[in-house]
Amino acid sequence: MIALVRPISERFAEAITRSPGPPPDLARARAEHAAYVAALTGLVERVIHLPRADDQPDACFVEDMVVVADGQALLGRSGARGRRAEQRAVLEALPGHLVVHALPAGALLDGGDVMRVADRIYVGLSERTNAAGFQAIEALFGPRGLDVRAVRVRDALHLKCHCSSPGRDVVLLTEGFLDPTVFDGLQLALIPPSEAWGANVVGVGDQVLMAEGHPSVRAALNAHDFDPIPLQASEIAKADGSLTCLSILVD
Ligand code: CIR
Repeated sequence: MIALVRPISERFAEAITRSPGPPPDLARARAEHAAYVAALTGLVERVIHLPRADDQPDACFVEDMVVVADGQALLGRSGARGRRAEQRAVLEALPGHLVVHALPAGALLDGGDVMRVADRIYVGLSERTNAAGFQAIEALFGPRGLDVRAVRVRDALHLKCHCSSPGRDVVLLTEGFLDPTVFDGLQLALIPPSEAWGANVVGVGDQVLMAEGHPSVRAALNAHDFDPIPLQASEIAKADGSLTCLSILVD
């Protein structure tokens, strides 16, 4: 497994946010990011560090720029126009074995709306991802044997804001966030809304990075025989970021 990460911009306090309250503190956000990268470095074979982009406040959220699965890389096109310039450095850093695809005109797609679980890919229809974005995922991965399903996202930026898969066929889902029947046949762990932000985790094998302070998430991970690695992510969250957003994982 290879991970791509990008440092926190000098202008991180200007990152797009729907969260009320004070902007993130740059030094603390950088400390959180450094701990995240250190933890990930211990789990993957190689970490590719993209150059810092001080003119791009959201550049650390590399996940949104591309969807990678089964040797394919589909470049996204964010519904947030101001973030599109972040993609060039991501494209240049992608490992050479990936086959790179572009979206058709009119399609919008943020990686934060795409969740792979077992042989399925869920695509959130959100402010950032439209039906044409979903159709592009379906056209690319459907013929490769993956079951691609669309889910409507309300009251959140992205699909993975309040749900994610730590690995295998397990899904952490915040209660009330989505219709749970779309996850038929998978192992669903319901997380209370008070811990919604914690339902976004990053799994590598049985090790799972999680945001600290979410006891139900930790208990669900333990119950499914994963090893939680808690990390502080409260400043990242002030920019509407969670753990998956901070890396691109490539098999
Ligand atoms: C944004 O609004 O685009 C960023 N401030 C947060 C992006 C978070 N990305 C993600 O959940 N994949």
